[in-house]
Amino acid sequence: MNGISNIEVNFDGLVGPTHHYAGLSIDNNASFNNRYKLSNPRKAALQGLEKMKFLFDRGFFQGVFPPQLRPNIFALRKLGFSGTEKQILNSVANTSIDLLSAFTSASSMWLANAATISPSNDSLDRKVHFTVANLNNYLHRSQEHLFNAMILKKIFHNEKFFSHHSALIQQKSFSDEGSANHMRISWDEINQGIQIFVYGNSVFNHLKSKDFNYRQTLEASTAISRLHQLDPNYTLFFKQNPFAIKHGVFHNDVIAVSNKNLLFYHEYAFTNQNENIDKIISKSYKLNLPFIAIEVLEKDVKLSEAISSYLFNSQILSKNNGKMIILVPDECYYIENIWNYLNKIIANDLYPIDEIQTINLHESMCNGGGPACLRLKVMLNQEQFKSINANFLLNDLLYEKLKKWINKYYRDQLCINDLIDVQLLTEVYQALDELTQILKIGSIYKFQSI
Ligand code: SUG
Repeated sequence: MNGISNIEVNFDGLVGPTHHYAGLSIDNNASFNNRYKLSNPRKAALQGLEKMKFLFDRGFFQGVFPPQLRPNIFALRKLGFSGTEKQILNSVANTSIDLLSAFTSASSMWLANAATISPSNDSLDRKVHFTVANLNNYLHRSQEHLFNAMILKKIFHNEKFFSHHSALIQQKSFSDEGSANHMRISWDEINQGIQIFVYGNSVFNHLKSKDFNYRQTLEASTAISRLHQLDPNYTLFFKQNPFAIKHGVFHNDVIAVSNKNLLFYHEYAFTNQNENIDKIISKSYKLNLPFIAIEVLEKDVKLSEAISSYLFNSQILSKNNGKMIILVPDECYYIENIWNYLNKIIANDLYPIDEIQTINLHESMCNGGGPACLRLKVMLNQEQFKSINANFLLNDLLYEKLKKWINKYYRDQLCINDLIDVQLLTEVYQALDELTQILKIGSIYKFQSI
């Protein structure tokens, strides 16, 4: 169900057994507002799995990315916490329950933040490039990159096709949040695409503007474009609108989404928005690429509605009939104005989207993670696709096994104080060990090699 030359595969992060609400991301309204509420890890994992199954059933290629070991007991030992696991959990909690939470977060589920990926068409060496995101804005997320790098190398192992770059320097100057701040405009019949890196600010500029409230730096984005050997003629750097960041747009994928030649975005997405869109238009013109822009004006959809519905955190996918489907969170259905707007889009023949589908991701949404946050989009040609490790790809049997596995191991409620319970860690060990057997991917967790 893909274009002529490219295959789109979306890898979704399987929600881990310790999914909980801790308000760890203060710039993220949902995370902050749901701090310490009761979560349902089983429901969260099943909702995520149902999204994968829905897309798989519709003929899209769907991958599964395993969760990380949490509580991150190995990292806690490195910080000087010692003794039995029970003693460690207790002494971390005695220091601060928020500290324990940061080492127990299931945040690796939001796989859009795992890496920035450039398809081989755009790179000088004609390889698919991956740069794992350092995610160094928050303690809970900064622990994700090593595992992400290891799994990406396992899936995309053929060095002839794939080039892997480790996370950028772990310092605010190079803060990187992966593909959540990266878009691409392309057209199947044309090899070259236009890559757009969206950053919050430049570290050298924020001293002047005193605007520290951002996650992605320009310096990180330019470093990635160099590592990926992108053609500067077709690479753009857009600055997020600081007003939007201030009101809770912590990633670009909360306010803009691209698929092929379409860019769907809010009026407050970028600074100098008109000039920036003109840049895409002129580059598209040079490539003979039929660029389509759907700009949603504030008068039609308020920024606050866009954030609460996660309208732009949708997945837009290309169908066999040449049209596109938009997969939006349920929340879009319940906000009348958003739902009406979406219906106007599909009724407009000038736009390629002709179908809306809603999906219930409520558990993830309560932490600020919609459909697009959960997936990492990879564009491959046929040869590259054939070379990937197929054990990570969803099929009917794997879906059934994962569903059973979730129902067997995941709790149906978790509150912040449950994180101290050493029995939760035991359940996690058992669950993750069985997961590697289900996926047939060998030992990937440290505890399996001890
Ligand atoms: O980094 N939430 C994530 C949500 C990530 C969404 N990703 C994209 N937009 N691509 C974040 O803010 C909340 C965790 C907590 O509070 O328990 C959290 O980390």
